[in-house]
Amino acid sequence: MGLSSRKSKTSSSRHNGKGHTLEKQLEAEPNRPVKIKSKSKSKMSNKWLWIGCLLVVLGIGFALLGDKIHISSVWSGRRKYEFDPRPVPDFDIRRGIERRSNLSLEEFTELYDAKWPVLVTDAMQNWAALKKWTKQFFITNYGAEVVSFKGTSGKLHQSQGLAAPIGLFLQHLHESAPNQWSYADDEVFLVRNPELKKDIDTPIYLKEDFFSLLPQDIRPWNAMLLWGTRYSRSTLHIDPYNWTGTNAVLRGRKAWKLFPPGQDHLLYVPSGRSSGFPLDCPKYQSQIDTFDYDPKKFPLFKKAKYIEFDQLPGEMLFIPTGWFHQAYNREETLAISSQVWNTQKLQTSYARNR
Ligand SMILES: O=C(O)CCC(=O)C(=O)O
Repeated sequence: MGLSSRKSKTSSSRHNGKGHTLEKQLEAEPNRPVKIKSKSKSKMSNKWLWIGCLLVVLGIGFALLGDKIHISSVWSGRRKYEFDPRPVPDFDIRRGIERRSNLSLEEFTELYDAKWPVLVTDAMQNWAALKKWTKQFFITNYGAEVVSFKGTSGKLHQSQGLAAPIGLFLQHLHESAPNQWSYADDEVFLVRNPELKKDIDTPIYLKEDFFSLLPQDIRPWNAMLLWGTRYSRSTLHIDPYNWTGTNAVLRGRKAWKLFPPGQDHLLYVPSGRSSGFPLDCPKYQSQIDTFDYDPKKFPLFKKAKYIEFDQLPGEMLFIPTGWFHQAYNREETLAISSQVWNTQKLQTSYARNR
């Protein structure tokens, strides 16, 4: 080892107070290499060890304090469900409703499923029901079958649950006024008359459905018959279990208002109510009728942001999980609603609750 290199080592070792001794040794025996004890080196290692420990402790602290424990997958039975956490989207209602046809499953999943509502204009093309399900068809073939409906001679919140033979109900369907309407919303009509299900079909977008994993007796009925007079309407609500909902209009015209998540405080939703569904499912129902709304009673509602549009026969609406929605039948309107729980719904709910 040359002297210059020995010198430089010596000078660097001054920082740890050993330079003095080494210099003396060098002066005494200039041609003999001097071994620099590794003590200073181990001190350096210790320093990095401490810094490393500190970083680990800080990392754990931040993870815990920031409540960011991350679960990326869950096993259920022998199936593994992967979660792909994503930021909660920024809802910009200027995007409005989009009408799509030839929509691939990949595009549906990427752009809409559990994220943004969409009207698909060719999802019902093969439904025999589009032509077959006339008023006369039901009066002739199912006239005596009982249908449940709600009716009011006043406001939405004054409506009552009723039941009548569907033949009778349909014979009076043309009788309505802004404050006098009736609306069949029967979850079991198609269950009791299962041959009718052959006239409708499940589009590719709804093939994955975790409800099918539940025991039959706690699984929600699928395919609700919705047949209303002009002026009839639903409440403003989120569907039970926060499912992804669909609504397929066969006849008539439906007006919609859809509210992106995060606005419950503006929508006057009483808390602590149960939907009546099993599995402890809360009821998410607003007191507001957005189509006949009293600004004095519900002043905060004017701040709520929503998209509104009309849905026409042959169009299927997909309502994302967690969106409050209300429908209003501008004419006598026949529709079928249904629902799924799928990967996108679970991922979105998971991301929102992180
Ligand atoms: O078409 C309607 O009246 C709305 C139905 C609805 O919101 C639902 O099925 O969740």
